[in-house]
Amino acid sequence: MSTFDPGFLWGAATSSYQIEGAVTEDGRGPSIWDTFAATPGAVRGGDTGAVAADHYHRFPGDIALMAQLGLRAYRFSLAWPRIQPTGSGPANRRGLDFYRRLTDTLLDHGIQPRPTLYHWDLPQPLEDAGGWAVRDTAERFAEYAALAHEALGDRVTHWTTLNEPWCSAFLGYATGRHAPGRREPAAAVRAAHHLLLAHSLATEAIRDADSHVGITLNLTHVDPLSTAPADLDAARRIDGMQNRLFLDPLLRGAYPDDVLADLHEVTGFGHVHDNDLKRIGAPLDHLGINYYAPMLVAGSTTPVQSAYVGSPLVRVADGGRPRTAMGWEIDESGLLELLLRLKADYPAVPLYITENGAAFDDVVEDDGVHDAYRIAYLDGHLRSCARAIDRGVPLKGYFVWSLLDNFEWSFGYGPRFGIVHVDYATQRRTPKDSARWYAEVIRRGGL
Ligand code: IFM
Repeated sequence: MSTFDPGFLWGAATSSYQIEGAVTEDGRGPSIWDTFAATPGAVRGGDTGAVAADHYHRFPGDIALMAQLGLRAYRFSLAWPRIQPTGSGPANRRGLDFYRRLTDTLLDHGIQPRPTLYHWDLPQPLEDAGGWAVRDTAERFAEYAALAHEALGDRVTHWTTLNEPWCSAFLGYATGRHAPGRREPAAAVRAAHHLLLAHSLATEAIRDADSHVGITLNLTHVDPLSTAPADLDAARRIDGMQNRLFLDPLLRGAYPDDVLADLHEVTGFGHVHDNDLKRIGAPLDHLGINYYAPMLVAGSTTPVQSAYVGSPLVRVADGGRPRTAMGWEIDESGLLELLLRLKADYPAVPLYITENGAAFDDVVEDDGVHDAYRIAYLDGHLRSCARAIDRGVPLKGYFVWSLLDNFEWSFGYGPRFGIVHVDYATQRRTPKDSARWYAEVIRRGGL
């Protein structure tokens, strides 16, 4: 049996736009995801987050369910447009009250609140003013962070600034598959920097003796298809764009030279001001890792359009492994490799797996949802976590993605990642077999 330290933090994660609904209630302003989802053809089936899992109204029941499962921590995100409906100016008291009630209810149930300040729902007026492609958005983010901290700092100790800035920058501004749906590679590179800057300014604004502040990145393990030079170069480039473009500034205070060179054709780096990298490289209290799948890549002789701007001659290869309903290959060894690599290449920082999980085509039967495939996925990845800890990786906790089935961005409500099934017509929650399995893992402190 793989056991974890008794202090290991067992949790589950969600995000505001994916579960809350209530998008016009209590003074919430529009976000880029409201606008994007209302754009014909942007989201599969025309789905939107307008109702989602109705968590805004059902959070007491959802928290009672978390307590039944024995969760020790809950990772959720604060919707910036609830707190600052236009992205600047004074706080909206009713928006803050919602998060006060949420955090109080969690604490009443002995569940540690772990908010993320930004999980992609940028107030629309800030996008209208240039979005993450402009520096001012980073300044606005720090002001918003300070308001959130002022209201919740007496009950929240662990803060995460951003979720997956890679997605915000490159899916939002390069491929246009995420809000705001722009296809401007140079803007995407600027957005990546302004997101990192936003992280650092917010950290400066909220860090005090009681606040631990970190960031969550979506990292992966990248392998080349072969040892051919083109394949090796493809792996270097994708590792650069997906991992090192964020890890190096945060943990070493510098952009990697090879990535700067790869991006040279896309844009210069005139948007980086003196001192930015020093601020971005200030110590982190924790680093969150979202891991879903490894990547196998190869050189391509013809240009491929992808989020990896500056590297068109790269294609994703087929590793021949089973896949989830998202089409992502299942390989828990990639998580172990990633954790060992972080330990080898970067200064030590407490790590959390802030997301890991899988969508499958669940079937609701009379007696529940028998998702043995999800249990196998989670079990494999948790075993990689245990092995990494045995080899000295400072991994402190694990959050399954996701607590509830939810709005999976441009895929709408089709993919189901939850360990709890949501019937969107009735909003009935049904714990899947994986939820019961996870509760047992938590109860035993291991597998
Ligand atoms: O649903 C998303 C989440 O919002 C961010 N990380 C990946 C998940 C699955 O795609």
